[in-house]
Amino acid sequence: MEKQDTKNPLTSVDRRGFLIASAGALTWLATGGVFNTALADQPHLLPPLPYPENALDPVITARTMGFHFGKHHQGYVSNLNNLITGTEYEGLALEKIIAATAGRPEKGAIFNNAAQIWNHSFYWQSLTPKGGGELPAALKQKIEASFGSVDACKKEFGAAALSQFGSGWAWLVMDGGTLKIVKTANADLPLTSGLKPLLTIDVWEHAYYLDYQNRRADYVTAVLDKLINWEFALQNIG
Ligand code: MN3
Repeated sequence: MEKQDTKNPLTSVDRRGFLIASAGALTWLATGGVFNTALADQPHLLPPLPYPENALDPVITARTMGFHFGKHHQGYVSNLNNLITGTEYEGLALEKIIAATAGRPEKGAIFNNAAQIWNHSFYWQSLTPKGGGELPAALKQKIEASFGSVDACKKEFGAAALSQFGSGWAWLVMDGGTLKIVKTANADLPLTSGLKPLLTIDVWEHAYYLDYQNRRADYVTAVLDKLINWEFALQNIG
């Protein structure tokens, strides 16, 4: 058993602390007591959902949540633990594993599972049962400065989610002082590009197929209008 790294920021980060990506290093975000509880543990554990499985119904049903959280997210956790047992990555915090394997095709399986754990934990927090609606004033101001209007931001966010070909993610990120929309394929995430994630929408088919079948646009629109957690975005700006 490797000695726990006492300098691991995830063991000491405060409940709303953020680890910010900076030059060359992955930066990290721990929010709401969800990540820091789970990520400090070895082996890696499935972080608890921030709300009950039926809380997002009917936009995202409990049936979808049961598979998405209980099978897919759990699957990435189980896979990662299996993949790293007996390797140099055993005992490392999740973000360190992601940083160490990003851009290395020979480590693709480890990267994909580690990144998908992170992406899903971030996605659950990007949603909230009474989401959408009015933005906190401080966030609204930043969005208007970067996109012109909240509607323009939502339109671009939705367009990125719709135009991501195949599996992936749409993100609201902060790049320096500017907010931007980006999309990533498969397990890729903005952290590895030095961008600070503020919100994400999962557009893998498993995120919406049980509820919307092929109608990705309906899922994305409903998420943006009814679930997106603007408060979480503001917290992430710091
Ligand atoms: Mn997913």
